[in-house]
Amino acid sequence: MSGEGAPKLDVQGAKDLKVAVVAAQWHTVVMDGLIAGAERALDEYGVTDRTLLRVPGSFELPVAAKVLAACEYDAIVALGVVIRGGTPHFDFVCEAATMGLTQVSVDSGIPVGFGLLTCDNEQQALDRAGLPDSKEDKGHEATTAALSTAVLLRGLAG
Ligand code: DLZ
Repeated sequence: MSGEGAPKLDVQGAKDLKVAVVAAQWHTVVMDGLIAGAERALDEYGVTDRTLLRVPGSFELPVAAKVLAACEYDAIVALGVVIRGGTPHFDFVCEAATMGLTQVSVDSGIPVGFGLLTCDNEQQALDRAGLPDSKEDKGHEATTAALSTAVLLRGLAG
């Protein structure tokens, strides 16, 4: 780990992309920060064709992403927060969401920004939520990655 943080990505030409943000509902304060970060990124890159879909929990992110991927979106951003509890549930939800989102992205060829926070405690999640006191802004980061990849892939397709 170099500790240098997220790379500076080229997002030029993203403004005409059609983008869906799918967001879980658990951990409201952190989720509000992640969604605000995603919307800030979409504003910065001039994306106006955008949809926000709220699903119950992070486990539901992959199925929603799969249906959105069939609806001609150019990029999808998946946002969720899973906080470790005293049971193995955390591991199951994290693994299902991560594997499911990966599968949707690879199978569809549509970039899915990975904005799923998997944290040991609430403070770790708050630190990454893009809130005024946060150290990182993972909603913005995941959105930037998805848009940058969509622009790149569109270029390859000609
Ligand atoms: C059940 C559950 C638990 C315990 N924790 C979280 C969590 O920290 N973050 C999250 O997004 N969702 C959680 N869920 C809900 C599951 O993702 C899912 O919505 C339910 O198991 C119903 O399918």
